[in-house]
Amino acid sequence: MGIFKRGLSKTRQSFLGRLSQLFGNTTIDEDTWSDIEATLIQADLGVETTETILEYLREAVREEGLTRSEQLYTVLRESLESLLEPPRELNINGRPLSIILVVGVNGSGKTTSIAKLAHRLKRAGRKVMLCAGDTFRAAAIEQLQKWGERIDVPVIANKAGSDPGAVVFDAINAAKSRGIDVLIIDTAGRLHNNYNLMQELVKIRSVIAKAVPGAPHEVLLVMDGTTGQNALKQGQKFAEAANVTGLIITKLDGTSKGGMIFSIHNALHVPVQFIGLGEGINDLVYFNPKNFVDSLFDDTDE
Ligand SMILES: Nc1nc2c(ncn2[C@@H]2O[C@H](COP(=O)(O)OP(=O)(O)O)[C@@H](O)[C@H]2O)c(=O)[nH]1
Ligand SMILES: [Mg+2]
Repeated sequence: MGIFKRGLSKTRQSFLGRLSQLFGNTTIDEDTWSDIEATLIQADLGVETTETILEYLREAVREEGLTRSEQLYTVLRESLESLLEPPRELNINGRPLSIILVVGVNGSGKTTSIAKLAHRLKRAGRKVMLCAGDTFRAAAIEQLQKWGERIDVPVIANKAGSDPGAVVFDAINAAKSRGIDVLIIDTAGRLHNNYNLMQELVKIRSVIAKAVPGAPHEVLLVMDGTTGQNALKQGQKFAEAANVTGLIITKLDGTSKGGMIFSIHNALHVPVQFIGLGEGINDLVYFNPKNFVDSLFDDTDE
């Protein structure tokens, strides 16, 4: 079984379990529509996305003259796939230095995802450096340093409580002088004061843009996939304040709420670049809409 399929098994069990019961050998009638609607909403697709899918299905029924509910199965897969866009190549080939800023609320999986991404880029032959821009807690700095040691990637850090703009500035200088290709910047994500958090991100962005014109080249928003629809509002705030270019949806291995990917994509209009399917260093994979939808439906065991 591939990592995609294994990682998404909880979502598949709940989502598919309910959906497949809907597509029996029956005539399409009002019950079919209300069952599909209820199931998609329960599967965390959200009201708006569910409406979009229902409209797609109804159109197919009209245009192709479908009458049996089992005929809707393929159309549903098609419509789910059409809601997602494939990830872009990351924009990290700039010279002399490319900068990835990583944002998101506390506990969403930023630091872990940064380590996974750094490992991935290093394996691809890039010279990577990390910056401990979450200066709020000492533990956050140590966590990044530990990952840096494990994957053998340098980490630039400052004392807890220091100005995040200053450590970002230092890291950019260090990266330039050491010929680094990609600098990945961790940030704080405390929620108790949204205004300050967003202001801090704006400040960090301006430090980055002054030091390297055109940077940050990527702003990746990390979202906890287990929070389902609740993640949406937070995501929108970050997307507004930080000019997010891509999403990382984490912890999909531990949740049945994988359907939230559809509504997040629909609400933020930002591509999902990676998904997190575990705590290990290799458990961050490029998002692939077709594989994603396939693994939601495919309940064979290989
Ligand atoms: N199961 C699982 N756990 C994850 C994943 N990504 C992160 N975590 C865990 O989530 C917790 C918070 O992650 P962390 O990177 O510290 O979040 P941060 O506060 O945003 O930096 C840690 O225990 C991670 O191991 C994932 O894809 N799957
Ligand atoms: Mg962290």
